[in-house]
Amino acid sequence: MSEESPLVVVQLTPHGRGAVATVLVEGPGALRAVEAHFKAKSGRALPDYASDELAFGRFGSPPGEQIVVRRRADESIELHCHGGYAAVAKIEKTMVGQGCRAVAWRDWLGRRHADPIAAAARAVLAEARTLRTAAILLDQHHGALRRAMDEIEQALADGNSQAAAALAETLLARAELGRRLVRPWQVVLCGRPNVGKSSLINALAGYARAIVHPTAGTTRDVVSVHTAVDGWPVELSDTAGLHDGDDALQRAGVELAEKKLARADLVVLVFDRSAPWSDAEGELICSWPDAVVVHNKSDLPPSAGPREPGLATSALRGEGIEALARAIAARLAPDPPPPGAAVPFTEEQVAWLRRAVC
Ligand SMILES: Nc1nc2c(ncn2[C@@H]2O[C@H](COP(=O)(O)OP(=O)(O)OP(=O)(O)O)[C@@H](O)[C@H]2O)c(=O)[nH]1
Ligand SMILES: [Mg+2]
Repeated sequence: MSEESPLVVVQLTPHGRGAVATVLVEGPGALRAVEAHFKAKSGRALPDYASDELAFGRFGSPPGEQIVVRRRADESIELHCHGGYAAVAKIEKTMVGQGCRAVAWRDWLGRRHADPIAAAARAVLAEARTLRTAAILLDQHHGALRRAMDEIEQALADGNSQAAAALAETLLARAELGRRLVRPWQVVLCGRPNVGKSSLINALAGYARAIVHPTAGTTRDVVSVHTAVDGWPVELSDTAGLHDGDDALQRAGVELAEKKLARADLVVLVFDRSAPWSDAEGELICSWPDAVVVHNKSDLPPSAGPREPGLATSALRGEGIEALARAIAARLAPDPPPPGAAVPFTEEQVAWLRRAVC
């Protein structure tokens, strides 16, 4: 096997167990290399199969792995085998013995795209957690960011640095969102004990992730759940009720909560609308002035007296939950890019745009 062999074997599906794994053999002689180890159940030779016609059979020495072969082109053959390590390893080893060079999928992608932005977008797409973020990355794969960067370069070449800077500024305004396309926002729910934080996180997540109980101080650990809020990837965290108690265990819970809150992108402050508003509640507002404020237990009679403006919810009845999700999304992504818009999604791209602004 030559280091430079243009004939490559690459696993396209993620490593690990799955129903089906896909291995691609690509390069000059791919069809012959696969044919040498494949026996179709139909008895037909692989070259007799039409392009894209599926061939079912066995691969390797008897009894062989059951696989489905798809000939995309003579130089591009897909092998679909049982998911898991053994079948893939056997195919890869056999193909390497046949002169293929084993390459990682990221390297393979990088070589396929002349444009590094398209290659990066394609690689990052595999990590997109929601359809909405995948659609934005697909736009970048299809050239949205490349075209915008070309436009900036053209403006610079024409001596129009103002136009270049304005365009770069527009893109930089989307940089934070671009970073979040694969790294979820951290949204942390906090408040006094027993106000309904765990109930709210369950309502937002759509299932009973956190323990709910009438006893104040039920949640001690930080309990997190990955979900999508209005199509944005979010890690929601439930925390212990904030209070000044002597109990060492509860104190430990509060300390964990405070650490999580310090790293939050957005804090959701939860209050009990049926309980009186006191200085302690006011202090929480002062501590997190940018928080989304929620008054939960709206199904119960409200306590009298003034209170901070906020969203009314009933986690118990599921009321106000959609409005809360919309409020969270609006705070995380206040100005979502229109379809097809250019969005920088790597630090290198952001650094390039910053240089264009100077
Ligand atoms: N009536 C009513 N009760 C609620 C609502 N949300 C939560 N509760 C009740 O309030 C109690 C406390 O709820 P939790 O969700 O455990 O509250 P928490 O803020 O997580 O409490 P700690 O973990 O102890 O800090 C439970 O008995 C819930 O059923 C609501 O919207 N309306
Ligand atoms: Mg709780």
